[in-house]
Amino acid sequence: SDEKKVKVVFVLGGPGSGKGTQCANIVEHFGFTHLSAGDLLRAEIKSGSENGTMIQNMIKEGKIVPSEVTIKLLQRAMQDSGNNKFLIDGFPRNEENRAAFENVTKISPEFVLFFDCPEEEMERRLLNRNQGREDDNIDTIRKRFKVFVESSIPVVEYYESKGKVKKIDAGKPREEVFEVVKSIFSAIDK
Ligand code: UP5
Ligand code: MG
Repeated sequence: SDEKKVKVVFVLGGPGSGKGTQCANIVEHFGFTHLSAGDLLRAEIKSGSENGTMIQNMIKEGKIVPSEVTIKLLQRAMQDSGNNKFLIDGFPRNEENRAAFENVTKISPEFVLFFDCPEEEMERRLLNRNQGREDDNIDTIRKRFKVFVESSIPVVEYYESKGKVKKIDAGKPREEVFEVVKSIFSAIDK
């Protein structure tokens, strides 16, 4: 079936660890389509959808949006892309996201890229980002860190137990991080 040919890499890491930045690099070199779950949710708010206000409130509080909503957006974006190789950035964020995605799509990831970055560095990056994100204020940033540790790290641990995690030191400069990322994707591209 078509589904069997679909390749998914989950890109996980704390808020500000550099997921979006490195995904843009990967797209340029390796022909993946980048789907940021957070970007899709923010676009859904802007579109004036009936879920918009709920999503906006959850993002402001650093909470995880119900998986039905996120999975629907991801599935639609995958279909619309015409591609079969996806970087799914910032999802799954908790065990329920993970199980629901696998049940609904029957897709399991080729591997999981995990950007491991010290919290002080992530905080510095987010406070300097200046792109008008409503969740880039110190109160929300602290909530995002807490949710990451409590809910998202267990997802990384789950995939670690399956031998699927490629952990990257993401506290380094962009170019150095990409050298490591590139070596991982070059190895699987053969
Ligand atoms: N930067 C990047 N790399 C750098 C480096 N090596 N050295 C120095 N600076 C570096 O980078 C952040 C900033 O750091 C940028 O200014 C960049 O230039 C610089 P970025 O690449 O944007 O990091 P990223 O990891 O993508 O950070 P982001 O803030 O997007 O991560 P989050 O996981 O917090 O945000 P996301 O958009 O995924 O989710 C936002 C919210 O949406 C969540 O809190 C949640 O409420 C909701 N959400 C869900 O509910 N469900 C989902 O499935 C997804 C999101
Ligand atoms: Mg991002």
